[in-house]
This record gives sequence, structure tokens and C-alpha cells, in this order.
Amino acid sequence: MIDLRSDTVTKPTPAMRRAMAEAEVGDDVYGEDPTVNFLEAMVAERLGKEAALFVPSGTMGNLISVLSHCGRGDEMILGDQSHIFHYEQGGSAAVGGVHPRILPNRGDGTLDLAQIEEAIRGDNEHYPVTRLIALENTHNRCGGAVLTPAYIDSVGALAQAHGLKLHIDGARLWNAAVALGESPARLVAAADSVSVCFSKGLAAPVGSAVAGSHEFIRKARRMRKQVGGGMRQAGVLAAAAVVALEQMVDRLAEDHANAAQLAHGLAAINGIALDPNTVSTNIVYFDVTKPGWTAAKLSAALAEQGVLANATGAQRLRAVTNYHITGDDIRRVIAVVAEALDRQH
Ligand code: TLP
Repeated sequence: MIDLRSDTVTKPTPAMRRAMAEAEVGDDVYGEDPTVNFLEAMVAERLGKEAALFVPSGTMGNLISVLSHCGRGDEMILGDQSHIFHYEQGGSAAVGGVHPRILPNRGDGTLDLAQIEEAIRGDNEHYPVTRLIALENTHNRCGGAVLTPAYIDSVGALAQAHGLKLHIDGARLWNAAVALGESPARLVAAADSVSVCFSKGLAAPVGSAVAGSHEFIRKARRMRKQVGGGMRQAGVLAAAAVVALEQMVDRLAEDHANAAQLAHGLAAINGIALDPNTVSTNIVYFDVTKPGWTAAKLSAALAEQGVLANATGAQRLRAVTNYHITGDDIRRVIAVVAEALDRQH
């Protein structure tokens, strides 16, 4: 199987498995797991923040960040294509009572600054209180688009001018950093909190982290406990995340090159539509435009040939390159898509 459903499907490397087997552990709810403590210090340093906290998933990292910044009835401004809005079970509303104020994401993953400013509530007894702006980098549903430091800084300045907090969902921040040739810390300099994942392109089996000020992490730690994310001998998981950060970040460039190759190959197929110039990291969205075809039909036809790609809309599919995908796999995928569309008229 050539599995392009996500980079979440990556399996731990031999080095990770060794590190997991040998990890020193303790009870992390007591703050006594040396491997978790080591990982958290490493993440804080890489992200240029005072402190970090290991959490089980990106979804929980985003949730506890929102819960740490906002109280019930407070409002958060975020994109209509954001992962927090689409794919997290409405957790910030369901668990935290946080009101989402949705703005349209532009194709490049950004929100319009003027629209953000206009959405910030004034002091009026009719309105909820705006507390938070959330960005996503890279932007999943915007095709893995990368937000630049200049853009993020401008949103940060706006947030600060209005006394708001800025959270960045950086599940794939490492991809953004590699694509831009920037440090991850530079990309989140303006953020009050950031969540990052080890279990996507970096191939660790489990785990994410949030980072921010000591004060933010103190609250986030309580929120993690509240939602049941306090883990005990979590060092076995953190050990794999340490290896992920040490060994797996730079190689993301290979995933990006494979995605670019895939996008160019697909764009040349009759009955497929995408603009390969919009692909800058490891996510490729493409539309099947051949009459009589839907995304679900193409996804099923590809699966029969050993290629997995999710249908994400009526005509749209997503392919995500990852650690297990080679250049040969990409050539095979392009051929399989072309054959599938060619075979059935
Ligand atoms: N995204 C998954 C699915 O949930 C869609 C994927 O396959 O891409 N933020 C962003 C931007 C994400 O893409 C994801 C996972 C998360 C947060 C959540 O991470 P987990 O799965 O660890 O909860």
C-alpha cells in the first residue's frame, strides 16, 4: 500500500523504538518523568518560549490552549477552514463554552487583517468578549500553505494592540520552518501559545506539545488534567518525540519535494485539476473533473491499485506525502491515477 491519507499514518523509526524501550520514566503528574521534562525543555527552547507541556494529541493541545486563554462565553476569532473549527468535535465550544467567530480563510491560509480588526468586539453589553485569535501553520485545508513570519507578526501586533492573545496551531510548524528556511521560534515569536505535533511528518507514534509563558503553561497544565490528559510514565512516548525532533525535522524537505513532484504529475493528467504552484509543503489537494467521476469513486479505484488517498469533498481528494513515501511511489501514484481515469470512460 502507498498510504497518502495523511502524515499521521507514519510509524516510529527503529531509533524511536529503541529510545522508547530504554527511556527513563517517572510519574509525570508529579513532574517526575525525566524524559518528559527533557522533551518539554527541548520544545520550549526550539520554540523560543519560557515553557512547554507534553500532551497526547494536537487536538488536546489546541483545546487546552483555548481553555487557558478564554472563559465561558468569550469569543475566539479563527478561520473557516481551520482544523480547530472543522475537525476537533467543536471541543472549544462543547467543553469550554468558547464562542467561535469565523472569518474566511484565503487560499494561502491567511485571514484578512482588516476583517480581523472589524471582528474584534467593542465594549458593549450585547457582545461576547473577544479574547483570542487563532492561526494555523502550515494550513491543512489550505493545501499545506505556509504563513510567513511577517504575516504572523502583523496578526500578533493587532492582537496585542487590542489586548487579545494569539494562538498558533502548529501541528505542522516544522514543515513551515523547513519550507521557509526559518527557525520554528521565529515563526511563533508573536504568539502567546503554540501547539506542535510529533506524530505527523516527524513520525513519532503519539504526542504533541503546547508552549508559551510560564503563566500560560501553569494554566495549560491544569486544563490538561481537567480534560484527562495528565499521563503517568509518559517518558516512553516523550522518548520517541525527542528522536523525532533530533532526527526527523530536516528530512521533511524530502516530503515537500515528493509533494511537488506529485502535484506536477497530477496536474498533467486529463480529468485532474490542481495548480501545482500552490503546493509548498507535504499536502496536495486535487479535484477530479472528469465527467461521471467523484472523489469517492476515484479514491476507491486507487485503493484497488494499492494507493490510499482520502476524498475530502465531492470532487476533491487529499494526498499527504510522508516518511514512508519514496520518489518511486510518487511515480507509481501518478501512473495509477492516469490509468484509473483512462480505463473507465
Ligand atoms: N489533522 C488530521 C485530521 O484530523 C484531519 C490530518 O490527517 O491531517 N491541527 C492540524 C492542523 C491538524 O492537521 C491536525 C490533524 C490536528 C491539529 C490534530 O492533531 P491530532 O490528530 O494529534 O489530534
